Amino acid sequence: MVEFLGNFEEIDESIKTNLIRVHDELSRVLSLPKKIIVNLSFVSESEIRKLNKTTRNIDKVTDVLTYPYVNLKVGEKLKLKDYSLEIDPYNKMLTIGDIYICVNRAKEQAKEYNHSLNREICFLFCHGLLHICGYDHLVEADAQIMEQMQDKILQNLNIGRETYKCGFVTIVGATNAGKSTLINTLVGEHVAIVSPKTQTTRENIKGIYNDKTTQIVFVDTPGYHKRRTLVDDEMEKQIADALDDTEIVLMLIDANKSLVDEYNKLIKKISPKAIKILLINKIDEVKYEKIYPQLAEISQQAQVNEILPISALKGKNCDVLLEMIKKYLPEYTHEMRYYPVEDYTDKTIREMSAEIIREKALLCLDDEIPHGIQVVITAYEENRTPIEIHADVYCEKENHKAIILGHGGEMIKKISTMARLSIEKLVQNKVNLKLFVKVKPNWRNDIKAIENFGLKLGS
Ligand SMILES: Nc1nc2c(ncn2[C@@H]2O[C@H](COP(=O)(O)OP(=O)(O)OP(=O)(O)O)[C@@H](O)[C@H]2O)c(=O)[nH]1
Ligand SMILES: [Mg+2]
Repeated sequence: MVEFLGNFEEIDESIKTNLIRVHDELSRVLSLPKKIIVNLSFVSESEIRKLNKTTRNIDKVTDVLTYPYVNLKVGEKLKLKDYSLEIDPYNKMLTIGDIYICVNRAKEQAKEYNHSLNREICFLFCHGLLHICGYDHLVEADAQIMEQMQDKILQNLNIGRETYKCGFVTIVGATNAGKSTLINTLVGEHVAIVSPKTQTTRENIKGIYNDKTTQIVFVDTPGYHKRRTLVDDEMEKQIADALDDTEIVLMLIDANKSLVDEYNKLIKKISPKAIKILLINKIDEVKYEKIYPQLAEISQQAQVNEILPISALKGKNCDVLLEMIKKYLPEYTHEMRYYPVEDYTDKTIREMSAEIIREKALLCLDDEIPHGIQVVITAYEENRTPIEIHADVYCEKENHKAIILGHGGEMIKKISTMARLSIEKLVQNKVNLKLFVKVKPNWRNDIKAIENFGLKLGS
């Protein structure tokens, strides 16, 4: 049993309950006899300094001090009969040692390691009890054994060390496979624009998933497609950049396509070392009978860690995917985040507004025009209501400009209204949006123009 001594006003009942659980679990694991007592005292900094000075000749405040009354080696069973003279004749109990815990020190350490005082005190008590039972950490090999035992006991009681997962996950696939839809579903925000047209995403976009113990930085990349312009070349460089620096790769394949062919094209681009999760997307559109034989064929040859059918649009299996990703992410014993917990993207509101305008243009316009469209925000006054936003919408030909403007300016009005409503949702404020359509012939092969348009391609 645990005999609580000294001043423990600051120690609430739940901590005491856990300390008794630690004692009982440790006794079970080490097969200690039932009739033992351990004295536990909570002391101030000056008291523990004094104890250190008088008993160890060290002038220091430490977190825990232990004084064993028994002489045990690791693995040796404690037998009451070996200590018959020390057994209390009244209650027949053997006191095995004293443990002193410095509460203030425990508080500081709890803060430092970002866990509760409850968990820190249980850890110190478990550590002290193991010392009494012969465990030590003076040499590396012993320290490892002691640490393993500590982790085991605390984990059995669910008061183990909190672990944190954090890392980069890059989504790649052919254009239109649904990469941007997937990042939006996983992050729960509209970070990347989506359209039924190909080559919608031009630059890598980060979407950040956060929960209490995890941060996943998803990177949405431009889709693989035939290269025709300088912009296309630069888009492939962006994908390569993202792949260079990632823990996990999500390989996305549209279930409507030939899975084996798509897989073979994709796997060549990815380093053999990366963790790979193959995702068959849009399963809401395809019958399982159609994809099963192909999946069977792929799984025989696939050099991937996991295969999962999903629907990014409907969210099907996206929760399974998140858990799968967490399994493979690097683990930390301290809180680890690359971005502040409230961030969900690396893009500014201004950049997102430009993308929203492009998204609506892609949705409204015919296939031939979209790839040549670029949007540049020229004015963004956010300190007034409504927020004033001006943007130039560039295209490559005069006849495209006429189509974008539409009959009597109807098309640009439609794009502008749709974009305004989306931006208002994003900024949670009224917006006055003015769009100006301009022509810049062949800009996708003009490096200067690409730079002036603010595309961070190739950087
Ligand atoms: N039915 C269905 N449609 C989907 C699904 N995921 C994406 N889509 C649609 O597929 C189209 C392309 O989606 P995007 O997310 O823009 O595709 P992407 O891979 O980012 O395309 P790029 O940026 O051009 O490389 C859009 O019309 C989406 O609505 C899905 O799970 N089911
Ligand atoms: Mg995209």
